[in-house]
Amino acid sequence: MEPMGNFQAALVQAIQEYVHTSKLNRLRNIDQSPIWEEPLVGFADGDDALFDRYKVVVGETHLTPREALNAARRDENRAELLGSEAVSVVSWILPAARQTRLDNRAMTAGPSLRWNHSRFQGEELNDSLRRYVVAWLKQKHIEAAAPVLTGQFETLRSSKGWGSTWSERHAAYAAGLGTFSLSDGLITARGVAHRCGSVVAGVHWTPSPRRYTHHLENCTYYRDGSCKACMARCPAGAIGPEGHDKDKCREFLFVTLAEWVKKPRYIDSYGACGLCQTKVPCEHQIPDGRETEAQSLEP
Ligand code: B12
Ligand code: SF4
Ligand code: SF4
Repeated sequence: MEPMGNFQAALVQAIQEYVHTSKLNRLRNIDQSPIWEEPLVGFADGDDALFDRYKVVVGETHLTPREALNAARRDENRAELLGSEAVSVVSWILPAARQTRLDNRAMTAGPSLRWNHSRFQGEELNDSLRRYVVAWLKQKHIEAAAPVLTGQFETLRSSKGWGSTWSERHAAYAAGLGTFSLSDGLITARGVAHRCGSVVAGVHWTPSPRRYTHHLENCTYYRDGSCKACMARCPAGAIGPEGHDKDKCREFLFVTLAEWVKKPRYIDSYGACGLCQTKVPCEHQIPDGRETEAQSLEP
């Protein structure tokens, strides 16, 4: 594995700096504290065979990185498609701030105020980071696009249930940032309480190492059958020994919690709950003290 080049290191620094300094990364209607802590960043080869496999595990409409760049070309009315040029992916994890996790730990029936604001205002930051990274790369004459901001992005229901044409977690998995779990959340070195994003670029980058051998490795339940803390946490009964029932979860978020988010000061959208991502052993770390690249900041 080649070491990460200076250019990649500069991009990592630019992403971290952006999250650190952007006014959008503040709970502007609560106490101005940061929404997300320092991001984790990883890279994947856009022609990694995993992206072909995603056409099976996510759905046939899931885009490869090359298709995502072509989708962006179509958005710009460019007729010619990419040839055999190198394509890479940069993916990031935005770990939820400590106070947001602590507040949500105390909840049992729906999200805390901070979790609710972090979901919606935090995604504004995530979108703006996607645009920033694309602009940063284009300024250096590298073709780039954020797949979820292209015209071909869609949230849809396939034979695999609810999904989309670009799964940010699958991009992060390919970029060595973490594995899936019983709750479906991606367990990273900074845990599962996060949001993630990515950009594809017409360039060759050194891929980050994947320090796992299968897609469920970081979850204790899939290692030794124990834990199941997320099962007990889910107020909708949407997590069982077979995994996460997306229909039950979705119904709870969009229907049951519709009243919850009408409370004073809440952002009245859908009821993103995230209880399965807080007060669980994988909340802010890989459980069981396993070796991690970036150690958690707290015990
Ligand atoms: C559709 C959607 C939903 C749906 C369905 C969720 C789902 N599991 O797909 C509903 C409405 C239920 C939902 C709920 C929530 N969501 Co949502 N949602 C999405 C969205 C838009 C698309 C997800 C997608 O395409 N999934 C594709 C399906 C097929 O993948 P999957 O089920 O996750 O993956 C399984 C298979 O691939 C399987 N698998 C089988 N074989 C193999 C082989 C290999 C090699 C691999 C890698 C995998 C694999 O393993 C996986 C786990 O079982 C993404 C944003 C995005 N563009 O990615 C956000 C996203 C997944 N949501 C997110 C969040 C935070 C939530 C909520 C916590 C709400 C909240 N904000 O509080 C809940 C919790 C859901 C949960 N427990 O996972 C985050 C998750 C980050 C994280 N921490 O993991 C995302 C990534 C948004 C973001 N930009 O950060 N969501
Ligand atoms: S709470 Fe336990 S069983 Fe659930 S995802 Fe986390 S490690 Fe796995
Ligand atoms: S987001 Fe809420 S309803 Fe959905 S699986 Fe997690 S705890 Fe259950």
